[in-house]
Amino acid sequence: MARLQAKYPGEKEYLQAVQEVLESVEDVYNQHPEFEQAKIVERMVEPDRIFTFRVTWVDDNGEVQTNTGYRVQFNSAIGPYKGGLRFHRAVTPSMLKFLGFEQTFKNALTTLPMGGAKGGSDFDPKGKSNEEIMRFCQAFMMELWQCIGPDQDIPAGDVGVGGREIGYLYGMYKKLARQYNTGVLTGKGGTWGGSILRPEATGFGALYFTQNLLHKAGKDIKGMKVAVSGFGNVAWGACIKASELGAKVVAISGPDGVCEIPDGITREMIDYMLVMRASNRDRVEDMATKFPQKARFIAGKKSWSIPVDIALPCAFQNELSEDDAKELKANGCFCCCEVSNMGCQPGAIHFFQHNGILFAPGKAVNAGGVATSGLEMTQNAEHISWSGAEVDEKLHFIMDSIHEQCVKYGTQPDGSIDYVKGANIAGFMKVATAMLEQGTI
Ligand code: 2IT
Repeated sequence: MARLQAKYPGEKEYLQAVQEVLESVEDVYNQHPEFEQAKIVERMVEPDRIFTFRVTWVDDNGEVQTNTGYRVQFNSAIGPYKGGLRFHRAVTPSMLKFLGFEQTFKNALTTLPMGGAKGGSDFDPKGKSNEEIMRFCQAFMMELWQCIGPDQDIPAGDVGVGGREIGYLYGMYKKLARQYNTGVLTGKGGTWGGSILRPEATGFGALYFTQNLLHKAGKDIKGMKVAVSGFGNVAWGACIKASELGAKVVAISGPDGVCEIPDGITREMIDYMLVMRASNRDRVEDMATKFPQKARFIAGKKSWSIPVDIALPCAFQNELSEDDAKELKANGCFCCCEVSNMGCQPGAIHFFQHNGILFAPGKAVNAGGVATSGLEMTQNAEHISWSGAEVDEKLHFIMDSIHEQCVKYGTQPDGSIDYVKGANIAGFMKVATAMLEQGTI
């Protein structure tokens, strides 16, 4: 860590993600001198390569705009590079390195053969028109297409990149590559190679995992009050499945504040989340404006200020602080399943783990998204599409398996389960073993 801190000063998110994994795997690493000899950790923390490129496009006023695009190809030990694209004003190499690093272990947990990658741009979708989004996606792909391919590197969505953006990206890829290679991107539309349930998969998978964790603890999600953060694709899928399983989602949030929904979110409100996302306004207050009888907007507050049983961070890294964790506990919360990537700050995780609150990390909880991307790749390679029931069954099976891996590697001498250790050790062992077997490259 000291060496990395000196080499990459200021890469806060990247150093945070690496620190968490290294702390978790320290004991097993020291039991494997062959890992040490092959310098597995030193190699694993460095991305295989990073592409950086300028993206120039023209806005609706005819003004030329310049952004920076990236693709971090982190690790290909167990399969081709795989991971989403994030369009957000705060995107930096540090953010994409942390996400690519996490993705490597997450993808290993899915049981599918996928390496880790992440990419994106500091382009800010907020307030942009549909035409501006299209022109940006096309300009971005003019550079990216050279770096990707169905057996090489397969991007998908992440924050700021959903079905619409994947459509524009794919259209441009096809024009440049002159091949109808659907397997080059996942999260596509249903009529042109997309998998049924991919949009729902991250949220659905997170709830399947949460169900397993609660069962293991002798509890049931039925009747529980749930706080979700954000209102994007991941929050949307989580709200659908949580409601379906009989829980009550009483909070969603945005950068502007929280919407408290005392009687629980309705299907109509969940559908409206899609309208809010497509508007690019980035305001959760719009929900309370549309449903004034059901939702109450509280400016400047987070979902963690609402009394609940279960917290599901679904928005952005470090969105839940130690103070938030304390407030959740004081209000009776007993479980936090991290759905966003690194959604909880280290102090919050430490507080949960030392105060009897069940906690599971994003790389296990949210892996259903990329797992279903893996299922989309399989369908594309076979030129077929599966039914929703078939995809859901496979997703459920994968989430069960991820939970089992966490239990296998995370069960402590006192019988409790450390899901952070479990997920990190399971992912690490798979990637480290593959790297060792493939020699010094
Ligand atoms: O963080 C993630 O796992 C994603 N954004 C999904 C990546 C993917 O390739 O589906």
